[in-house]
Amino acid sequence: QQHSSCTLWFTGLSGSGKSTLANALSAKLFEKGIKEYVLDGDNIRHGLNADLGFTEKDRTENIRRIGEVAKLFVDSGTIVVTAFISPFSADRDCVREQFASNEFFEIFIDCPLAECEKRDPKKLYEKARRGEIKNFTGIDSPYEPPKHPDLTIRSDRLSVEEAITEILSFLQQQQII
Ligand code: GGZ
Repeated sequence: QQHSSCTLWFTGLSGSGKSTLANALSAKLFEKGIKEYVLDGDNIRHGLNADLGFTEKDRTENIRRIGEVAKLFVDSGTIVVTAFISPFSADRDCVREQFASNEFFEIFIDCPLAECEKRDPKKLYEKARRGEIKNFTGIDSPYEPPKHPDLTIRSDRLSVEEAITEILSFLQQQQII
C-alpha cells in the first residue's frame, strides 16, 4: 500500500498500554504492507540510551535522542511508532519542532494513575510506593499530560482492538495511509 511517513508519538504513564498498543498497531500496519517500526524501551533504553537513567536531565536527553532517531526513520519513508513515557511537555514539543506538521502526531495514551497502579504488571508502582525506586513517574516524578494531543486513546475504556481501529481511522483522516 502507498503511504506517507510520520512519527506517531505515544505518551502516557508506565502501565498505560503504550507498548502493547504500539506493537498491535505495528502488526496491523505490517499486514497492510506498510513500512513501520516501533521504538520502545527494549530497543532504545537497552542500547543507544543505555547510559541514561530517570533523572529529569536523563529523560530529556532520552527523548531528544529518540526524536533524532525517529527523524531518520521518517526520512527513510517509515511510519515510526514511539512508546516512551515522555513526561515533559517541553521535551515533546522540541521533538515536534523537528518535523513538518503532517509528519508528527502526539497520541496521548490516557489511563488514570489508579488503573496503571492496579495493573502494575512489573510491580514497579509497588516498589516506588515502598521507596525502592526513586523518581517514578506518577509517584514522585511528574507526568505532564499533553494539552493539545492530536489524538487521545482512553486505554482503560477501549479494548486493544478498538484502540487500533481509532488510530487507523485517524491515519486515514490525516491521509497518511
Ligand atoms: C518511570 C521507570 C522508572 C522510573 C524504570 N520512572 O513500565 P515500564 O517500566 O516497562 O516502562 C517504564 C520505563 C520508562 O522508560 P521511558 O524511556 O519511557 O521513560 S522516559 O520517557 O520518562 O524517559 C518502566 C521503567 O522504564 N522505569 N524506572 N523511575 N519508569
